[in-house]
Order: sequence, then structure tokens, then C-alpha cells
Amino acid sequence: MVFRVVRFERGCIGPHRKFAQTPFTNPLKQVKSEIMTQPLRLHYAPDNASLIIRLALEELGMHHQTVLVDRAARAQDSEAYRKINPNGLIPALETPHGVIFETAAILLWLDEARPGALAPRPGTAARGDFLKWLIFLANTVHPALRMTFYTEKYIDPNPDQEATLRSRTQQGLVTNLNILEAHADGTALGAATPSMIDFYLAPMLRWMALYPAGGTDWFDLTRWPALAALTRAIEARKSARHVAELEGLGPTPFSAPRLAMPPEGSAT
Ligand SMILES: N[C@@H](CCC(=O)N[C@@H](CS)C(=O)NCC(=O)O)C(=O)O
Repeated sequence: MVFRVVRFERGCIGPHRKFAQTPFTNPLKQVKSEIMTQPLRLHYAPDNASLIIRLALEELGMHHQTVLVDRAARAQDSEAYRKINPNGLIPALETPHGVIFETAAILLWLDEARPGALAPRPGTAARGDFLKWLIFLANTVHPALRMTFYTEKYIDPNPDQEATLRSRTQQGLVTNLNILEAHADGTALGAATPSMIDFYLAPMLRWMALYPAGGTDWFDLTRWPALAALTRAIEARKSARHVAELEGLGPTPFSAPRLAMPPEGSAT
């Protein structure tokens, strides 16, 4: 378990007029104090989708504990873990509001805890772009990646059909990356101050380069120079360097990744 230092910036959960009128039961103040007193617990495995959340937590400076899900023992399938995430998927975040699972949902929950820190604030013109790219990553890119990693979950075992499924899905990912490249112009994607979208995309670019073992020939990050720049910008951040060290991801975890050598747990 890793305990991080608490850093609560002033105004991290801003006042809300509707609630501010109720002096004794201000729910947002309550959330703030709950988060301060009850640590967030991230159920994680190294180099899994929990990496996205860990990067965001570190970047936000939010106090959290990590709880290893032992993939080598298929702990994600255990009865105990399914009480946390009934889908048996990593990550899950225990919060004062209960368990949140699904990467994008957790990111949005963190955004509510620290409005404006890693995403444009709700109601601003830039918010729509943020939401559409976040959901595009979560609904389109991430599930396609899963399909290339876990073909056995989608079709019956058959090496030829699995290879076809994988390569057709990877062709779709090329199209997705072309679109992302065209929009990584520093507005919603690849901005000088990264958003949650960048922290979501960088690990997925890493996994495209590494997984499945022997099935990554399709991927060459140099084809997408703006996305390559985004990976370099993310891995240069103090938060990302720290997480890379904690999960054994190496010095260039996103721009030129190598397989994880984590101090605990297993990536697969
Ligand atoms: N839609 C889920 C996907 C998460 C996901 O694919 N997690 C992988 C690890 S990267 C996992 O739990 N794999 C274990 C399994 O499928 O048994 C999310 O966004 O959180």
C-alpha cells in the first residue's frame, strides 16, 4: 500500500450558490471534509487502466491509498473484488460516495472534486470538446484496445479468426489515431497544460506499443507526431515520473515504452 501526502489546495471544491445558502448542511463542504478524512482507495494492478487514475490522482495531488489486485491470481475475478467492481475490471476507486468504477466515470468524479484542475469547468465553451474526446476515448478507443488484448472474450478460440478480429480492430484504431492526431492541436488534446484526456490517451498509446505480445506491428508512434509529442509531454511531468517509478514502467513509459517491471503485482 502506498500512502501519499495530502495536499488540499485552497478553493479546490468551489462554493455553489444553491448549497451555499444552507449554512448548516453545505454538501460540498461535507465532500471536501470527507475526502480529507477518508482516503481514496485505488484498486490497481501495474500498467492496467488504473494507471490512468493513478496519474490523475498524482497530478491533482490527491491523497490516496493503493490496493493491489493480484492479476497473477486472477484476483479481479474473486468474489471479494466483484463486491467492489461487479464487472471484475480494474480500476475501481473507493470514495466517500461509494465505489466508482469505469475509468471515465472515475475521472469525472475526480474532476468534480477538483473542478478546473484537469479539465475545463462545466459551463465553459471548452467543456464540450473535453467531454466528447473523453467519451470517445472511453467508448471507442479503450474497448477496441480491449478487443485486441482479449480476443478470447469476444469470439470462440480459433487462431485465424482471432488474428482477423485483432487486425480489423487495429485498422479501426489506426483510423481513431488519425482523427486524434488531427485534433491534437493544443485545444482539447495536447494542450500545454494537460487535461484528463491526455492522461487517458498516453497510457493507451503505451499499451498499443506493447500489447498483445507479438501483435503490435501495426503500431508506430512516429506516424502520429502530435500524439508522440503528447506522450513526451506527459512523461516529463513529475507526477508521471513518480507513477512510472511506482509501477516499474521505465524512463520513457509513453513515448518509447518497455514492458513493466513492477515492484509488486503483475500487469497481465
Ligand atoms: N471499461 C473499463 C475497462 C477497464 C479494463 O479493461 N481493465 C482491464 C485492465 S487494463 C482489466 O480489468 N482486465 C482484466 C480482465 O478483463 O479480466 C474501464 O474503463 O474501467
